Amino acid sequence: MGTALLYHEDMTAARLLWDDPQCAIETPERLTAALERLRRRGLERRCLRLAAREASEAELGLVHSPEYVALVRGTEALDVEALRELSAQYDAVYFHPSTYHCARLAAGAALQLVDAVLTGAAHNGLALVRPPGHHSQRAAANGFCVFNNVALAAKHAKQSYGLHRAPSISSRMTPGELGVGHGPFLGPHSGSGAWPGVLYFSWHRYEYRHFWPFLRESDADAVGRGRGLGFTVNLPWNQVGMGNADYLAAFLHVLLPLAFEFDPELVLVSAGFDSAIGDPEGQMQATPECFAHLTQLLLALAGGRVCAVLEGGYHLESLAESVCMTVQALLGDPAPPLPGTLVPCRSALESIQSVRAAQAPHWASLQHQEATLCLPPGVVRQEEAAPQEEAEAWARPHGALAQGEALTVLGKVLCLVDRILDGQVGSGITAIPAPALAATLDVSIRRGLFHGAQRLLCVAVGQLDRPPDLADDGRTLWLNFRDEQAAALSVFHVSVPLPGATGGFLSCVLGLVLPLAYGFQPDLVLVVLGPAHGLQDPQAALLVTLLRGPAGGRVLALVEEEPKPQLAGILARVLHGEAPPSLGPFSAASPEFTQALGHLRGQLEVHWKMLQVAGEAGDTVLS
Ligand code: Q9C
Repeated sequence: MGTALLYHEDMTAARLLWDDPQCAIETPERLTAALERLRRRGLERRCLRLAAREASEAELGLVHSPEYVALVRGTEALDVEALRELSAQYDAVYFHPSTYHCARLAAGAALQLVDAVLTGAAHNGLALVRPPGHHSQRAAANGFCVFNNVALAAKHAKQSYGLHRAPSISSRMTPGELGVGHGPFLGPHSGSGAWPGVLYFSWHRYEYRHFWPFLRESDADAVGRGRGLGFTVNLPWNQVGMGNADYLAAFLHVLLPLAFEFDPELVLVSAGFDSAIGDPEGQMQATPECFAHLTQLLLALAGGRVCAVLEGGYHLESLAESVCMTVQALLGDPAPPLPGTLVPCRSALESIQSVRAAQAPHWASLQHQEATLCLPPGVVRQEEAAPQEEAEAWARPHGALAQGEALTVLGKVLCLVDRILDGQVGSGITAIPAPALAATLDVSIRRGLFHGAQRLLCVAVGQLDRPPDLADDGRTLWLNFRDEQAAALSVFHVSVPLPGATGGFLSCVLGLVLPLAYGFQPDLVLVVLGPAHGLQDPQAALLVTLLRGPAGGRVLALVEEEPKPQLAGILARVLHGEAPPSLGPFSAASPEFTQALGHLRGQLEVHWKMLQVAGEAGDTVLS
């Protein structure tokens, strides 16, 4: 088990044989640069290496017409002039005598990756392929693409594994090609919209339809038709220069709410890295670390069964780094912190607003809201402890910590806080005797600040009070899920009612907790499950999984010792990078809950820009 890496050297054989500036960027070096960097970083040898095989003609027939497959086969025998003539009949395409072989390997790699993940040979994986696939159509090459690798993978997953209703989300990480907007097979060209059982998400460079391929059906209001209504989700980027905050906001406020509601059994990613900084096609600004975060977020879906297939990406340095970040995340490593402050731009928010509005009729997780708003790896079971006198000194203000087991545990927690902040340990979890929990939390916060944390995020679930003499100086952000009204006592002190339904829980986590957490950029996250926390084990696991993102994996979980000893084990596993269990069937949040949450977001979004989901925040705040 682990991360599969699919590749075949023969896929470097095809190249452009004549002068065509439009096609010159799709080079064999794209693959060699990515692979070389994976080797240098020691990432390749941590993966399960699989040599790609060719897809059979029958398999290509899952998506492409026999005539088109025969035509591409015929290019093996053509001379350069004939290849050039044929290429000119398509938009941004070149053929080479080895194109057919390469394209069959690319498709075969995508199919093998699905096989590896669905048979359990691997948890997840990446196929490094060329030519890319997502622009190709049933009977046409397009935009460097010959066979639609990811569409073939989706069909194969449905047909060969009988995944019922949720085989895949296709999320393309690229804007430029994503730009394509859609693989026509998963996207809106397919008659009723996306295939039944497939949720298709695409973000892409669009610029109000002034960017290639200029398709009306790439816009946010193209949502699928008939039975596919709502299963095509288009997020057009109308400006270049979108960066980390914009991509993250799109995930938190569009892709993930829908994806969790959909509850897929498999996630297929059209991984186009022309969305990364430096890319000549995409012209976007996302830094490579962003792909670690996006991948990590996707791994919280489908039991972590994520299959990524390379699409675009033409800046060799940026491509190679972004591929490494993706693989690191697939391997379960903590994601490096995102550089800079995270504030989504106005154009991104306008796009997010349009797609949420267009999709709201089809998704419970988006309903009611528009009305109101308008690390180094390794978890330890800590045995090491601070010296007894030191623990006693820190325990002094608290009677509950005076002696016995509580004091012993405090010694371990103090040591763990230091080690996580020093980077010696990635994350940690400790079970705390119930009567000592609040005091241990108080001391942990102080110790973290004392030990050099600039910003400390505390997510407390259950009846826990914010330590009363903690300064409200912006160094601590206190988020408390508890059984009372939503309230922002300050921008750094927020209470949220405990959500019962899965939908309420997801809206809270994706729509409030993560945007605040990413906006705050903490050095350390304390997650505390206290008295009457009310979370089911899968909910607690998902919360902890997602909170690995904002602080480079530096999470310390403090869990009340009783009454559920198995919870600590589940949390330890997700802190190691294992996928959390599914939340189970989606149930929508109550309108009251959604309204309370919307009101709270409205109060906070002036300060916390990652909460915004609309371009004109001022107009949409609750009246
Ligand atoms: N200046 C992929 O990324 N170029 N294909 C359009 C715009 C075509 C992109 C020219 C780009 C095709 C897989």
